Amino acid sequence: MSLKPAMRQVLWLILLLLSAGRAWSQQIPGYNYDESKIPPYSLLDPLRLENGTTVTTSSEWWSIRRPEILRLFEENVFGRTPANAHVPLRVHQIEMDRNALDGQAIRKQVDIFFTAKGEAGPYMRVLVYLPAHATHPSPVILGLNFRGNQTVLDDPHIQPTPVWSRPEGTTSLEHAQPGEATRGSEIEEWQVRKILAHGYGIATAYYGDIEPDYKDASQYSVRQLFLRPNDAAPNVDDWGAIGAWAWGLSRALDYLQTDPDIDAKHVAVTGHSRLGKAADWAAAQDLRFAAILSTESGKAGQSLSRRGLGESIAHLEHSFPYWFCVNYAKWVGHDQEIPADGNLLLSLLAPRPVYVASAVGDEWSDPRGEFLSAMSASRVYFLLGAGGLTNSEMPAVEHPVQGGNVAYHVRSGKHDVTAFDWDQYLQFLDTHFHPQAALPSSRKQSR
Ligand code: GTR
Repeated sequence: MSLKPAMRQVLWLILLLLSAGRAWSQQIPGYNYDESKIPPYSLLDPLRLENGTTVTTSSEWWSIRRPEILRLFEENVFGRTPANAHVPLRVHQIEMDRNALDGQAIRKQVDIFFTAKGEAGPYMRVLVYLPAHATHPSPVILGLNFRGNQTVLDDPHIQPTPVWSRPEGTTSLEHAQPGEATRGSEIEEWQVRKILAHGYGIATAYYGDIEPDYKDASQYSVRQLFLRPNDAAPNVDDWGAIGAWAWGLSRALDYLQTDPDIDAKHVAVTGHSRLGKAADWAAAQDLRFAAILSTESGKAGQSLSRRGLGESIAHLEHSFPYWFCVNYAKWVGHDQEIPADGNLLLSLLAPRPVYVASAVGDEWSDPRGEFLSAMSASRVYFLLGAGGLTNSEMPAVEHPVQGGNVAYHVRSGKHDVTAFDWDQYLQFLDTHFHPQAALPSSRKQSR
C-alpha cells in the first residue's frame, strides 16, 4: 500500500525531528553518560608538586609547578613544540579597506609566510576586522576557523581560502578553492558584526593552512618545517596537529602585535571543540594571549578525562591519533590515570581571564566535567590573586557564573558556538580588559 504524499511528508518530518533529537543530545552510543556509573577517580591537584608538597606561593607556581604541568602535557598529550620552531615574521598584506562593511569596519587580509619561499611554501591567510571608528587601538579576538575565512561573514571581499577535503572513497587529499555557497556559511558561529559593534576586532585563519585535519596528512603540516635531521621515526613526545594549530595561533599573534590599529596587550584567543583544545594549548604556552574564550573544548581540552563520562581517550586516540603525541596512546583504557587532565590545562591559563562554555546537549564533552575543571583551576587563580569560582554547584542552564577571572556557563542546545555564547564572552571581556593581575616579570614571548 503506498502512502499519500501528505502522509509521507509528515513521516519525513517525524524522522527528521527524531534524527535532529539524536544530534541534539550528542551521545555516541557505547560510552558512559550516567553520573552514577562514573568509576572511582581522583582529580589531579593543580597545586600539588610531583614530589608531593603543596604550592603555597605564586613564585613556586611560576617557577616549579607551572613548568611541571607544561611538561606533563608535552610528554603525555600534545607533545613538545620543537625548540627550533621559530620563524621570522614574513607578512604580505593582500588587501585593506578602511571603509569595509558599509563603514562599520576596517578589513585587512594578510598572508603570513612560514618560509622564505613565500607563496610557494606553506602560509596562513589571516582575515582581520577592526571597529572602524575606534579612538584607540582595538582589542582583538583571535580564533582559527574550520572551513575557510570566507565562511565567517557574508562579505564578498573576503579572499576565499583553499580548503582541504578527502573525496569519499579516496585516500588522497584535495586542496581546492571552496564554492561561493560557503561564503558566510558560519556567520552564526562567528557573529562578526556583533563583535565589531561591541568595540572588539576579530582575526581568523583557516586551521588547514597550518595542518589539514586528516589522518596521514602530516606531510602538509608546518610540522615538516622543524623535523630533526636523520630521524626516521617520531619521538614519543613529538607534537601533533593540536600543537601545530596552537603554534599557528601564536604566529597570527606575532603579526597582530605589529599592527598599530590593534591593542596587542588585549588579544583574546578563542576556539570551538578541537580548536578550543588548540586555543587552550596555545594560551597555555604563550602568555601573550591576554584572555581565553573556550567553547566546548571537551576531552583533551578543558573537560575531565578522569571522570569517564562521554568521550574516552580510546575514542580520541583511535579517531584522531595525529592530534596528539605518540605517548598519548599509553593512556587508552587508563582515563583515570592520565597525569595531565583538563583542570591542569585550565590552570596553565591562570591568572588570565578565562571563559569556559558548555552546552547541555553536548554530553560527549561532559559539561559537568568542564565546570568541575574550572572550579579546580580556580584554586590557582586564587593563589595568583586573580580570584576564581567559589560556588561548587553546577549552575542552572543559561545562568552564567563568574568569580574573579574565571567564568562558566552551560547553555541549552548542542555542540556549537551561538549568539548566546558571544553575548557572554563580550560582557566578560568588557569587565576584564583593563589592568590584569600581574604576570611575572619573566613573562616571555612564545617559543
Ligand atoms: C569530535 C571529538 C571531540 C571534538 C569534536 C570537534 O569528534 O571527538 O573531542 O574535538 O570532534 O572538534 O567538533
